[in-house]
Amino acid sequence: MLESFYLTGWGGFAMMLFMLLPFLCAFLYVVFKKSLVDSSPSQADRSKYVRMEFMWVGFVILVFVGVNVGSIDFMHTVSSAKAATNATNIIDVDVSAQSWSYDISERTFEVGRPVRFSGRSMDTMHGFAVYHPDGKVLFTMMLMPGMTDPTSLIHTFSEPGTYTVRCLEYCGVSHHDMTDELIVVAGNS
Ligand SMILES: [Cu+2]
Repeated sequence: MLESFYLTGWGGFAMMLFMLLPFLCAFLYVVFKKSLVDSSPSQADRSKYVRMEFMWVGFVILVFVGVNVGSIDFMHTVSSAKAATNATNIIDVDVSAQSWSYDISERTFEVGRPVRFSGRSMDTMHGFAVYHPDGKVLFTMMLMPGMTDPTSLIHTFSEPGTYTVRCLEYCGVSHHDMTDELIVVAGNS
């Protein structure tokens, strides 16, 4: 039921507000105490708070690193690549970006068949973002010039349609025109 809420982007906005609420409360509390209750300089002994500050910073670092590391496998690009690791039917596609177009070795794919996009940039920084026909970004790769290995990503398309490719790294005056299309058709199996 909540899926449509989260998929619109409002979910992320609501979550951000929710996480900021404690800070807003602390801010209002401090303003209230120091302006209305007691506006004189604080007499608190700072040394008493040093230990608590270290524990707080340590806790924040632990949570930050823990949540990031723990959620890696839930990222769509990672789970999609893991699911396809043992697949023998991966299609390899070479993407080469040059201001302001793409050279893509294959543009038509089948639903359910994993595709490994390997991208390179021939001149400057470019992006390779694939949009679902309904306008949502499915994934994006950053293509950097001068790399020995290509940037690669495995994606399995689950719906047929015309997918738009856009560059999401600003690369010059015609950056907005740097687009392409991929066609996904229903699979045979
Ligand atoms: Cu660009």
